[in-house]
Amino acid sequence: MAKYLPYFAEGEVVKGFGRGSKELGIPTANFPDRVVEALPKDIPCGVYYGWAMVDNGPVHKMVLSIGWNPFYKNQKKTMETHVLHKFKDDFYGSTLKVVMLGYVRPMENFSSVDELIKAIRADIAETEKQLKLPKHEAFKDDNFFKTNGEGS
Ligand code: ADP
Ligand code: RBF
Ligand code: MG
Repeated sequence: MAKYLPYFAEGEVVKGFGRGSKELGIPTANFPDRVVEALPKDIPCGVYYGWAMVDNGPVHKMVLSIGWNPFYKNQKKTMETHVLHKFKDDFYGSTLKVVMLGYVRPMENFSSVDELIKAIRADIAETEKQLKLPKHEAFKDDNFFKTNGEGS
């Protein structure tokens, strides 16, 4: 998947399926279908790390999952970003910008929520480690996070 990275995406934060990521302590900001459909057709599903920005706020670390949704009979791919920052409020409707820099692992089928949480904790640890590398840290200051989507 290295050939697809870095991958830049931008879109408004929409409602997901409310399957309780927030209750797990891992809220995920969902991108709209348009952004998911714009992904390279054969980019692997799985977990990616990189940087994220909500509206014109600070740039934070993020982990993102791309996967098929059983809820929609696996017809619907979702792209969900967990920002590694504690926000005071929800930010539905805000503009989310992300740059995906690396791949962590494929999507897995876990038999319990505990296992899923454990795996995501490990994803976050890997993300923290990877983003310290100068080649990845550099993207925090990328022009993508400084200009408006319309190129103004
Ligand atoms: P949904 O199913 O609607 O996506 P979630 O339980 O995944 O619901 O919660 C996602 C929402 O939580 C986001 O859209 C955002 O408004 C809010 N949120 C708060 N903190 C974070 C965070 N650190 N990362 C991602 N989303 C967050
Ligand atoms: N769900 C899975 O079924 N398998 C996974 O391997 C998986 N990995 C995830 C990794 C990250 C970093 C995040 C944020 C979520 C992951 N999810 C996974 C959960 C799934 O994409 C989604 O967030 C929940 O189903 C709630 O919408
Ligand atoms: Mg979500």
